Amino acid sequence: KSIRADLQYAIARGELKLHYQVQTSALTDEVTGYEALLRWTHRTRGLIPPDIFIPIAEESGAIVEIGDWVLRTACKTAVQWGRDKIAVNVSGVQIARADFAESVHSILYETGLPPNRLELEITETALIADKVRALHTIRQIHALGVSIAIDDFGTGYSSMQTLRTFPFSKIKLDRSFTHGLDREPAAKAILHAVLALGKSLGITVLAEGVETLAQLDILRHEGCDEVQGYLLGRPEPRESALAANISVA
Ligand code: G
Ligand code: G
Ligand code: MN
Ligand code: NA
Repeated sequence: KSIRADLQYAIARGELKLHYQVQTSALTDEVTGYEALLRWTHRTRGLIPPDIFIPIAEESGAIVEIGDWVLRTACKTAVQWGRDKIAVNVSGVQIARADFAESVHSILYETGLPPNRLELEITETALIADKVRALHTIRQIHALGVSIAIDDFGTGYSSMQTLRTFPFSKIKLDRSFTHGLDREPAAKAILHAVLALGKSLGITVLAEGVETLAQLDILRHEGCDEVQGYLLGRPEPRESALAANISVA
């Protein structure tokens, strides 16, 4: 299909762009980092959401070049900001490549971003295809000083085994749990359990998709570490995210 064909030229045509969404400390509102989120403006179709084109890019292999572009662009932006962590989503297809840790290393070197300011977000689903290799690669990346977050936590199928094996420093609790917080006792009970798990494993817990003050209140009350969502800030282009960053400095 033409989306698939056009994806290979999207970088060269300058159609890809990153937006950045703020992550904050739940208690103090302090900025802890920004998540880079990819946007593609197709010259005729307009904005195509990542939910649509990422799976196509994974299938065609274009995700490798796109993923490198995302990582390089996000790292460069973070260097210009001069502070805060940058979180970058990584596909299972990238992790499955034998040279992935090496590309992360070169991009850090090339952009000059200190490894401890980079965090890679990985979903459980991205880790299951070849667990042995994924673990090897993630250990190499972790050894560089880059931190690893488990994304959409709670929606995969072997969360506990994954937590036990991989060197995660952050759990990103899937937004479906956050959305249930003010209505469903089960969502709150799960939050409670995940926070206890995070605390005993020494892993930071971030709640995704925070949209209301009622949700934020519950998260604060339960002792959640970090929050992200429309209430705190929408994903936005670098210029506006930078302005927000300066205003809190
Ligand atoms: O917020 P948004 O609609 O942009 O994201 C939709 C989905 O696309 C999310 O699951 C998000 O993790 C994924 N996504 C966004 N940007 C990237 C990216 O740069 N790389 C990969 N692999 N996934 C991304
Ligand atoms: O899978 P991942 O967590 O990377 O997905 C990030 C996605 O969540 C992006 O598509 C982003 O636009 C979206 N997002 C960020 N904050 C909110 C929010 O508060 N509510 C909803 N519904 N989506 C959000
Ligand atoms: Mn993410
Ligand atoms: Na993601």
